[in-house]
Amino acid sequence: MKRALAYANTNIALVKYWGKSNNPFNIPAVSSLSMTLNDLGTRVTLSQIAGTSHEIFIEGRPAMPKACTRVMAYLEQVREIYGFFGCFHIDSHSTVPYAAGIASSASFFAALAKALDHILDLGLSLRDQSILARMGSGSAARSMFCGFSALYGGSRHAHEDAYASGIAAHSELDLHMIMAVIDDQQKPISSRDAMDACKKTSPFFQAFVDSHDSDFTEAVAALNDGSFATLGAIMEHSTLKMFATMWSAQPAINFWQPNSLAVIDLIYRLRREHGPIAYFTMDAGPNVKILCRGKDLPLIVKTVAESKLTLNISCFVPGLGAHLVNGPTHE
Ligand code: 2P0
Repeated sequence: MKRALAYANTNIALVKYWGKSNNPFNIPAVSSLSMTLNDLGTRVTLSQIAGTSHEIFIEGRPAMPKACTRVMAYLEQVREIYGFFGCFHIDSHSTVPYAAGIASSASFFAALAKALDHILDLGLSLRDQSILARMGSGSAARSMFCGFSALYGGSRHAHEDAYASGIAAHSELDLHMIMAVIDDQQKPISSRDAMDACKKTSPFFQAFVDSHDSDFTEAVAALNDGSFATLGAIMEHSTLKMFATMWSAQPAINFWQPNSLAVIDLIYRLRREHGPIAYFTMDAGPNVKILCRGKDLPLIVKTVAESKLTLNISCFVPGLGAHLVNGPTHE
């Protein structure tokens, strides 16, 4: 029986993916741009087993029913497309706080796709591996790449066109991401359910989609040519438009906590006092991620730490893409 071990880091979107254009294949409604983080991710061990159903373990325990159903459905979709036989035992260990809006599904499905490509001898290109990962979770496609990556989406994108690719960053940008954790408990609604609700009920959802292409194109250009302030401003704009769709959903969806806004206020204050040195983004949770350059990192970390608004603070640089880990490949 074969075994594969793979590791993937999580990623944080600089231009947000929110909503789907095609559900069976999980094609995003918009393109997105992200930074893969170093040393915050998920290690997946995938083993072929003789049983009649898949076994899914997260942190050494059987997965909860909702996660189990989602992973089983993914494996069956992969089976339909790639035609494999048999079942798998999946063992997943993560350093990402589970379901706290820090994209744990991104690193899980990226590592799983990497392991599946290996164990099934698919020999997929990195681009096709990103499609395999996207079927599990949109943001996972971006974690296949190191540094910065884009996932292409939109209503004109078919299954084979909705892939991720690496994006070059200007050599002098020296980008860092500070994660200001406000709360690491499980979120009240999953990203998937939240984005579906926004698409169905928010009058602002279509405006988010319609205004998205220019954000994406301009952010990629800013990353390429080293325009930090432009990239940061677009990131904040994309983030706030995404939350506008949540607050205007029926019923409304709110992930923010008072300290989320207080950290954002700190960032505005830092910009008033020191110029364009820090920009925020948030995901489906209350935690605030701060984009900055290496030279400004100490001041920003000190300011956030002294505010006592956070449970903890960690700092990241662009990290590796999903990769196989050495270990026994047969048992
Ligand atoms: C992103 N998020 O671009 C956006 C911003 C959260 C907010 O991608 O349904 O777990 O698995 O494709 O990737 C989180 O959603 O959603 C996400 P699925 P996913 O990072």
